[in-house]
Amino acid sequence: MNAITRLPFLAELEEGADDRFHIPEREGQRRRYRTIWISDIHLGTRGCNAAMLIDFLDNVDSDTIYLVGDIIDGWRLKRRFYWPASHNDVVWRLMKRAKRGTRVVYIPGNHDEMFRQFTGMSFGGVEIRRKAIHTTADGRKLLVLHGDEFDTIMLAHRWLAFVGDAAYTTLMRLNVVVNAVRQKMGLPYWSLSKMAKHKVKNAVSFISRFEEVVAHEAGTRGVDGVVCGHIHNAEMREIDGIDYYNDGDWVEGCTALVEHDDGRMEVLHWADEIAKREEREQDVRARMAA
Ligand SMILES: [Mn+2]
Repeated sequence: MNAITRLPFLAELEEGADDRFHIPEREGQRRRYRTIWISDIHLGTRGCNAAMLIDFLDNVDSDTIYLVGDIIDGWRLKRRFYWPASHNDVVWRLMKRAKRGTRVVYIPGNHDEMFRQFTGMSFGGVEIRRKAIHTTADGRKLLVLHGDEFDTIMLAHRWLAFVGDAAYTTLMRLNVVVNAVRQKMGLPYWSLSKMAKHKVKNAVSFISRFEEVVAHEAGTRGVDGVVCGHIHNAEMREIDGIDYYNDGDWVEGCTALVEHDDGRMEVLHWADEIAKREEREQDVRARMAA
């Protein structure tokens, strides 16, 4: 709990600060969605891709946003305090959204389980819940939870053990270095561990088994689908008549799940969205120069 009380945004909230942006919010038009789900941000760790998330938050808006757990990594913070200004910027952006009227629902995960004790309470308009039921525009009921609830069922923790492992941490650091070099060379963002995940057979079978377990469990609870995070693998697919959605992570995948106004769901890969935007901007510049 000590690491948590040292978080600067908590002191600023007590002071009644309005917002304390290090990187100013981008002005202008935003893409609107009915609902946005993001999770596994792991603020307080070096692996967290706060810059990409800030770009995402400054370019989208929604009626509701669900924070599906592992937003702040309390485990890591306890061992080593790490809190750059950009991580504060993410928190303030989320708080500001709640203030502007977006419904913000925060469902703590296993890395931020210290916030679970506040279940049922609201802070600055952010509702803290253990789980939620979301009704889509086309009338489907979706169970929203982090996903660590299934760790006990998933006796083989292979992928998760890997996520908490030194090898994974090294891979994440390497990911940062590789992408810094790629950016200097003008190359787009590239996910090292995404490739690794697809190469490691155990990880792949773990992921599909997790998805099946979660979908099956949702089925027994009488909902049409389920939205979770936890395994850092964005996905949307139907499993035995249940819609399974995973919003991925902001460590390396940089993905969000969104619901359009008609209930249509989509996984956004933000690195791809940035690449598309830059291409459009280049086109405009080229046309203006011609
Ligand atoms: Mn988790």
